[in-house]
Amino acid sequence: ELRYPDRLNAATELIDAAVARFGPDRPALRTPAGEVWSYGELLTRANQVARVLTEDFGLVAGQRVLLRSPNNPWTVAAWLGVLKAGGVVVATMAALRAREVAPVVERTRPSLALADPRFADEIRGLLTVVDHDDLRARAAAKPGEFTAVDTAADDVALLAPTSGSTGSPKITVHFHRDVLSIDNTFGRHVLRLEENDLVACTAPFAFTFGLGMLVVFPLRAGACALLTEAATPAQVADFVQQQGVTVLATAPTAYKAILRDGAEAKLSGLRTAVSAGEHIPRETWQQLHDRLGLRVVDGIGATELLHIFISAAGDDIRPGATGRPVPGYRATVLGAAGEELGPGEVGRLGVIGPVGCRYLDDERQKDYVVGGWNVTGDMFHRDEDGYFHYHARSDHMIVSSGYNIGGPEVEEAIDTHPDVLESAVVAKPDDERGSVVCAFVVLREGLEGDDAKAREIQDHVKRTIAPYKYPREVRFRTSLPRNASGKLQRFALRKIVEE
Ligand code: 3SK
Repeated sequence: ELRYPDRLNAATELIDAAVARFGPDRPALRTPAGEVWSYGELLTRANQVARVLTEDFGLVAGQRVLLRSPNNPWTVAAWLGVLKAGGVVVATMAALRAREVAPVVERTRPSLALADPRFADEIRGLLTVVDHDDLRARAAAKPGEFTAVDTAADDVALLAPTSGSTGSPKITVHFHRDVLSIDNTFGRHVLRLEENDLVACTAPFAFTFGLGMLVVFPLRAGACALLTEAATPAQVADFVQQQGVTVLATAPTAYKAILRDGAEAKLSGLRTAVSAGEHIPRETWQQLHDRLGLRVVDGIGATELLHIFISAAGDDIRPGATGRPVPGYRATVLGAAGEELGPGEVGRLGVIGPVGCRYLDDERQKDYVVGGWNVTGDMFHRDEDGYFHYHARSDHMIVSSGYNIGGPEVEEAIDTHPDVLESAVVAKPDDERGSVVCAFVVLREGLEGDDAKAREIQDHVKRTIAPYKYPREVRFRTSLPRNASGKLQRFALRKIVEE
């Protein structure tokens, strides 16, 4: 059982403690452009951000601060600075459009936003925005010391939205102790970073996979994080080779693309490769093993539980299985009535551990926490030795390249195109991305669907919501399959794309 003192500030435990333990001069953050921040510099800037928030903007403990920026050193300083000031980080992916940020702002009511200048203007109508140029200038005028606000271990530190299958975001709530507990479980027992590691991860901090891999785990281990803004798989392979990355964490899609391009030799300097966000096919795992001797650490996590709860590393890895519950967690497979199933039986995954699902004021909490188990929406079976084997997602979420894409949200975006009458999207299995969004579209009377119209709809979706959610395939229909009461028969569409 993990125990924390009653009074705890996660940012102090991450950065002040790291400076005390590893010294101020070790590199903490690097960028491919050659920028390097030492542990001491990161502490100074986090403190300066905390001063800007409290002294210039009057932030008081418990108030929320929206972060709108890609992975770069100032985003880390902002994240730590908000917590040191006693504030609550509201995380958002930089790729989101204003119309996707608006419901998050409405639900979380942040007092202000810290935003990269590229993302500042489109949210100025929603709340007070301090762009990073302004933040930098203000921070430079502040002393580099700040005594963190005395927070409780179970004060809220982070609000992390996750796109629900219904389209409206669910806001997960995490405490200061939760932030540390992901290191005391997956970080310490499975990942085991070393001081000389250079860690790269393609996930944004707003996806808590990235937060753990690039901020929490490296700072606790005295390691360094390489921060890259959105990178293609080819760029990832180049960064790994050119920058001397020793630990890479990314989705299976990137590994598959690197293998497809024959670029895997660029990964030969890796000590550890982590795959998460979606299931890694056995063939991909095996190829990386055969060609590079890498035993990829697979893992399943959830924003609701903050990070990875089933995984395995080293000799504990069983190819084809995701792994076993990470020390600190228990997992089971549940049947339709909530009963625990035996080995070999497929059912819904249930997990219990130091972090559990807490949604901000949301009815859907009762669907996620059932009989004390966190029911993640994934179908698994457990084998006789306690290894968990993945089958599928149980809801209408489309997992593509590690991104969770809520089907209804994409349908809504398609339906705002003036030529579209109605649409339905399903996951189409895809070798490279796990699955892709396939849209069935009915056009308004008199209009005909062709390749040009499909591209027009795809571009429209990219302009309307985050571009990664766009339907990579568009099929035109004169009507959608419905049952007698008019309910859409999505299973019939799934059958078509799976044939
Ligand atoms: O597997 C995931 O999707 C996940 C979600 C949140 C944090 C970490 C991970 C791996």
